Amino acid sequence: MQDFIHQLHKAELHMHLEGSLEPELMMQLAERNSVQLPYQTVEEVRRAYQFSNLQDFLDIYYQGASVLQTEEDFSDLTWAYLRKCKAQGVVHTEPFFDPQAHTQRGIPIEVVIRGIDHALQRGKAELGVSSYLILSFLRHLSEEEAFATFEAALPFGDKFIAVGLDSSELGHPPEKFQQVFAKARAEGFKAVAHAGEEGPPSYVWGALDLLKVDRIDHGVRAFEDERLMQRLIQEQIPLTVCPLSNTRLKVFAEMRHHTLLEMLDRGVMVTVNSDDPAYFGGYLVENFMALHDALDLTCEQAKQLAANSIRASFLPDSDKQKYI
Ligand code: ES4
Ligand code: ZN
Repeated sequence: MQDFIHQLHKAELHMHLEGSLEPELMMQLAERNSVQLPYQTVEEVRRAYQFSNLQDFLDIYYQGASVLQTEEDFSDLTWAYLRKCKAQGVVHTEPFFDPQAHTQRGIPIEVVIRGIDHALQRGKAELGVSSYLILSFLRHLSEEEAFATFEAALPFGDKFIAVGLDSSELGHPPEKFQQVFAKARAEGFKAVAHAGEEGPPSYVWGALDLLKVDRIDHGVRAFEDERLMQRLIQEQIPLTVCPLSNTRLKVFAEMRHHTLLEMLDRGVMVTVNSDDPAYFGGYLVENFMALHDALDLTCEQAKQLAANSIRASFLPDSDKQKYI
């Protein structure tokens, strides 16, 4: 099964670059930049990765991201992830980055974007892995701060394709960001948003109707709302689902309770993704394998999920046809 999954042409549509920071690179960058971390060893870092919910994880994730300071750091981080893509048969990726996690610490946005973009260009040229970057707003901050971030990023508007919305979901509904999403769409950007991870189905409705997103990130709680399920199926709205993330953050108590395959069999346009692979125990192939081990994912389902990932990507139709 592992070999079968490996050789499928796959796209990854939900992965936070800061979440691909492996403990080894984290320690290396902490040393290089003289950043103090509350860990002495790689083992200690790994032991800290026990989460009971999303906020638990986010606190550790932002702390880890503090070792990223220079253009080279962002490039090294991105390059390590792209090598993983190459090793796992990921032919195209649309990763997120969280500029505000860095600008809030005084790192200029151009350092972040230039570093990431350098590695993405090299990934295409040297590894044959194509990519479109997604700029994600932190939803626990204000819409004004999102606007300021978007304005600061606009001079680099050719280096990202879409805007997204992530971080603490509960208490920060989509409508909080209605205006900045309207502005981004008017400027020609695609839009995606995390919704229905910890938040209720109403947040998925809000992301669709108010933010007018092209895809929903996570969306697993849509399963609780039959009318919403019908809409997702009818309109073939992609959900970028992250199995290992969902079990690590206790969205589902165990993988055997995950509803991804039920959604797939009901005709929802679901895809498999790794979210924060360095924190949740695996990259894309490990997420597919987790579905195989707990839910008896079949080759036919794996093939369908891989094809969905290409279809749900922002690639032009001519490129999609090469991979499906
Ligand atoms: C995230 Cl799993 C998850 N959910 C929301 N925001 C995030 N940022 C990074 N990982
Ligand atoms: Zn995510």
